[in-house]
Amino acid sequence: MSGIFEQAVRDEAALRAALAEADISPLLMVLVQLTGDMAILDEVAPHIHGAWSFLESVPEELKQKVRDRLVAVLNDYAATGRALPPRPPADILQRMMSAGVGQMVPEEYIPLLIEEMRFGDEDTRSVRWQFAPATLRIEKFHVVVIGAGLAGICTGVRLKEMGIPFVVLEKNESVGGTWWENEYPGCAVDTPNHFFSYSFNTNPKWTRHFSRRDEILAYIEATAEKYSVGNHIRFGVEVLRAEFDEADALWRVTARRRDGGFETIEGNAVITAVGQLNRPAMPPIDGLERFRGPVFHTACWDRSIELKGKRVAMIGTGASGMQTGPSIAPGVAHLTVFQRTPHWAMNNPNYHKEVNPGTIWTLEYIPYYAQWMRFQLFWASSDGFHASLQMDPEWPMPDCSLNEANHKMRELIIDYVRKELEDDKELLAKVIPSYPPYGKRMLRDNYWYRMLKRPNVELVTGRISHITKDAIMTEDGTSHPADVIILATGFQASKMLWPMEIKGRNGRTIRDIWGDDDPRAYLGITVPGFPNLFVTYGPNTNLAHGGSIIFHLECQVRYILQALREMVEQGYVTLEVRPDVHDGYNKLVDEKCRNMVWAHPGVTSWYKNRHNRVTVTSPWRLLDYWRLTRHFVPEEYRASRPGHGALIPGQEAAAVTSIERLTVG
Ligand code: NA7
Repeated sequence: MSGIFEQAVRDEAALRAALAEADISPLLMVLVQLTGDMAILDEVAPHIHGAWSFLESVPEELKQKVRDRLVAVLNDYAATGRALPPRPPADILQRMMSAGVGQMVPEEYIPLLIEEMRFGDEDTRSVRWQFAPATLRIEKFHVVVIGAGLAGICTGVRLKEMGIPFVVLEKNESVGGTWWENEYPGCAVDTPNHFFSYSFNTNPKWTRHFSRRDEILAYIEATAEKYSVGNHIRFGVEVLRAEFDEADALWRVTARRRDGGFETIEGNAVITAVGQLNRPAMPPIDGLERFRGPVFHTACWDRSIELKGKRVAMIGTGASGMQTGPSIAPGVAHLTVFQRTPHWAMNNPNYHKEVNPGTIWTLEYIPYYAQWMRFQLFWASSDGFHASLQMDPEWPMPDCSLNEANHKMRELIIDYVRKELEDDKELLAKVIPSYPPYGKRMLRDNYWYRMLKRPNVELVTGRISHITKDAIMTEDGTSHPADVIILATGFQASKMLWPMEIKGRNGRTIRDIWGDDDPRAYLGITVPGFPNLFVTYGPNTNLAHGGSIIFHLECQVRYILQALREMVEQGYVTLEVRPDVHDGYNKLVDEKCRNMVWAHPGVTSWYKNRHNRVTVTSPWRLLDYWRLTRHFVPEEYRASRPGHGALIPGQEAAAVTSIERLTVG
């Protein structure tokens, strides 16, 4: 470690310049961690008012004091070569965290945060064998992973760590999944990037706080390469079917290769990693096929079409439209935006910012800075809004908000939008949703409102009636001429695992169980009747109150790897969630969702199916889901060994433990 300090202090001018650009809250935490000095923590803490870096008012002389002390401490570490102090105990960490984000961080979060931050070399999310691998015949166990996006790569990294043989089947020509497919202008992440990254492979070099698609794709590629997952992936292989052979306790996966040929691959277990935002939703608008110009979906961007100087019509104003519109508006002759329902969009001052060079340097060379920055962003963008998304039955304005905090947010956003629209009342009335904030996915303002003020942009809120060969017609009879139509109309999220046919026990398919759009799974991962099948980013696991989907994926992958460990170590050939455990869990999920903003009667969104059931979104706090998935509980499953019927490990009576896990931590 002294090498890092030497590197940090080699050029003191560079060090000071970097620290001057870095964020004061994580710098303060580094200083406290290296010195144990709580007095400086107490001195600075009152000037930090929130977790985002822009929410501090620390006086410059106090900042300078922190930096000077840090330079001295780093020099001392470099000179003496002494070891880093051990991770502070939980109570000190809690004090530090609370000071660092300007609010009390409850004790219950500390174990999760320690894991998420990863202070030392230990990776507590990697699953280790409990018995000696040599005795386990791991090499006879084979896993088929479907999809090489964020989930598939994470799964591959963890399978590789355990030495479990696997293949990843990917329909595209490269890794990345939805990040590979979506290359529309302005495509970017709207979760802060230093948190939207694998905990086992953080990236100090992000150039933006919210990176663009190419940088994220490069990161996914680099992860696959670094962990040698790439040579397990077969590209251009699209899975059409997976069928469970009960006699052999094997999944047979049928796939179509890019050469048009078909093949069947066998696996003891199948892990789906196909995401929810995978199959574009094409709007059933009358006449769309008659339009003479190019028509394409944001997820299938046609690079060959030059938009410059064209009259472009964009249908849809969700996350993809919000990023596409302002990115193309300056170059097109005219942009007509068709908004069916307005979305809420928040402002974040970091959204358009590049990470300054000092911060990148500090992330790389100053010990613990990356961990504290990750903590800060976790706190800023995770469970903070969860409570405000619950409906208060006493709230007097239930149509437009849910409770006091939710209403306050509504007013703050309206205030912001009003300013952005320069008090244009007509536009304001069009873009402010009637439903409560967070009802649909909360967007980040990508200069959307400024775009609407452009002379070459028109926002149409009338319903589309049909499309002619050269125009979009609205119900009021207006013709909106267009040369190109862009469909920013989202994905078929509730139709999970579609169009694959997944056949479990007794020849029943997943569609027989789920119907078209009514998926349910235990923890979003396992389904009764489908032994040895594990779903990542499955039913009710999308995050809509905050958080990073990568955090959820890591929770799921750890859980799945523990389940596979159980199979290998116990010699099970099947492992299948108990129906009562699955049903009990889903009853609870439904109850929780019913009281949350997504179920609000004034909201339609891709979070719900056509029967208004919330199928996509998780009602849990990140902390809850982390606890639920932290330990695989064998008693919640039925298992079998070769030659035996189904057996239940442990005591069935004591099995419904998942809900208890929410409170025991
Ligand atoms: P979204 O958020 O589902 O948005 C789709 C948009 O398209 C939304 O504004 C829809 O209006 C609109 N839409 C869909 N069908 C139609 C028809 N038939 N007519 C008019 N307008 C229509 O998809 P995105 O791709 O933007 O984002 C999906 C997620 O991807 C996003 O949340 C990120 O996590 C990444 P509506 O609101 O339904 O009235």
